[in-house]
Amino acid sequence: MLSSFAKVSVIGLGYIGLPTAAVIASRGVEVVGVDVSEHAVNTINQGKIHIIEPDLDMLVQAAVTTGKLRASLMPEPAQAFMIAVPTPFKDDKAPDLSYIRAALENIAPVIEKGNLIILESTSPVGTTEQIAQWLSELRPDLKVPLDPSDSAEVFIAHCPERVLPGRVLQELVSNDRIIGGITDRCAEKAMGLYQLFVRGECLRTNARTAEMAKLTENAFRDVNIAFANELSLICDELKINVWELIKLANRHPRVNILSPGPGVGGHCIAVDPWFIVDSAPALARMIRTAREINDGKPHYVINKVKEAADQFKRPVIACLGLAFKADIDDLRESPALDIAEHLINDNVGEILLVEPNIKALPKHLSQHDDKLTTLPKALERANVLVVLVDHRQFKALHINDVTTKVVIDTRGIFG
Ligand code: SAJ
Repeated sequence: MLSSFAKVSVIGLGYIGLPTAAVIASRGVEVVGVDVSEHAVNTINQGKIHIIEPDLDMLVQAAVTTGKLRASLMPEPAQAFMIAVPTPFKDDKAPDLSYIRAALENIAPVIEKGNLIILESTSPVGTTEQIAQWLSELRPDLKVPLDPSDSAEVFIAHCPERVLPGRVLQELVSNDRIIGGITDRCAEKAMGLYQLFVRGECLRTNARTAEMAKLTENAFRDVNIAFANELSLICDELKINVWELIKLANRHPRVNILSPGPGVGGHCIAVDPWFIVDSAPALARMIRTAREINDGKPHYVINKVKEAADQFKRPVIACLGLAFKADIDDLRESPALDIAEHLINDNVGEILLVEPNIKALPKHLSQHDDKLTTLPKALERANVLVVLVDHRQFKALHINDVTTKVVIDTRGIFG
């Protein structure tokens, strides 16, 4: 392939790294994925996947079979390194950059002059510059793009991932990308890599703006969901159907209210706004409040379920859905799981769990695996139904199927 990127290494083979690696490999580039998990590495090398994402299995299988993609526990030389590792927050909501630091320490010995390092992980403002600083300490023999004369021998850029779980393969190719170089030359080099597989526009900026752009996108969404969630509380109090209200208000040409829910989950929207709050605590007032509103919603739902359960001598409560959103298997930071866990621990009644996308509960809840059941069985037994996720199987229900039950519908599937 006539490109300066004959071989690309992707560090972190999770929900972002693996699809990215497979898509680049499908363009004929040799890709080596590096991960610390032996299970992930072995699974991928058999042409299989360890996560759920539509069509990813076929793409990985094809890429492994043609020899373009392989996984390894050990880093090896490449022209470009793309870091796609988690950036969680610590107990005090400050960002935890330890995975990024560990990834960099891992690849530092194999980095050569002319290499490009891309940070894809969502990161607080200043992290890409921090990578350059760390690299200059780990590899004092290499000139990093920090000095103003820009005589750098390696190139470093932030190109935040923006794909929606469940639509990753389409969005990886079709979304516009923000390419934030520490210097212009870094951005230029990174543009070359993304233009290999992105059909959307690649928009060039500096690393700090790219970092803030990603955080802003998710904070925008969080603030708007918080508005919907706050409306749902107000409507409950005023005895108004919030779903009908939003449908009506959204008929205004300039109004587009999002949907209330049991809270905001996933590893992005519920996390990233805190990075902005941490960087500018006195200024980020609305962003912080939105986080608090969304984080408070599960407690509100739990209290509603407790009130409903109180009407029954032997309440049997079916929680419909545990994933953080519809039609995926991802239970990370899921408000639905959080609510179910609280209901179990608070002995609110007999709890049934329905999650069509998983076979077993996460390890810390495995003693409750016997509570997992099917939708028909839950409908047969429960007197309280709590709709926590709008999975397609639940949306197929009709209100007439549940007339004998108390329904707490946090997703508005019954309108
Ligand atoms: N949610 C609501 N009401 C809504 C929309 C969403 O309660 O109207 C809830 C969902 O149920 C879920 C959470 O918010 O619990 C987040 O779901 P989502 O589908 O809005 O977003 P994610 O977390 O799957 O992916 C987001 C996307 N960001 C934006 O849409 C701005 C995605 O493009 C990012 O790549 C991803 O975060 C990320 O990795 O940062």
